[in-house]
Amino acid sequence: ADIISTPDHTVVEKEGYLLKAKIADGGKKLRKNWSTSWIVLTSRKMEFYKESKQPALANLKPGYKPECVDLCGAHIEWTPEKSSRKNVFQITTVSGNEFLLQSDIDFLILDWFHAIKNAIDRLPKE
Ligand code: I3P
Repeated sequence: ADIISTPDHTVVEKEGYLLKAKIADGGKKLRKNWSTSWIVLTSRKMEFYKESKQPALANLKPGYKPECVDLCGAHIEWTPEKSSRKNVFQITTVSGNEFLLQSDIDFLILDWFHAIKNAIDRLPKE
């Protein structure tokens, strides 16, 4: 299989487009604003890009940093009460960042949920 690496040379476990809304930053609530995001999951973090071609560009431009989620100690849970959309789950980081992720495609969002949950469960809690 192809081994694809991120700008810091860790191995990509899963990548693809989902709808994303960041709803808190450091515990401070943010106005919900859904947008499509290219998500790259590695063993200990997720990176959010605008488009699928951006990880390669980030490799070339060391100054370019995607939004990054540290999965160490993070929580993941289904949160149907937080949206009118179907298939929404939330990731909460130790630093108090909260992200909602969503797809209308059931198998796709289930795959993502389990991939992220497995990554979190394999990591030390802090
Ligand atoms: C929000 C926008 C979001 C919606 C949110 C609205 O309005 O319509 O899509 O979330 O609902 O407040 P605005 O663009 O004016 O900020 P969902 O699509 O997830 O339902 P909420 O306030 O109930 O979270």
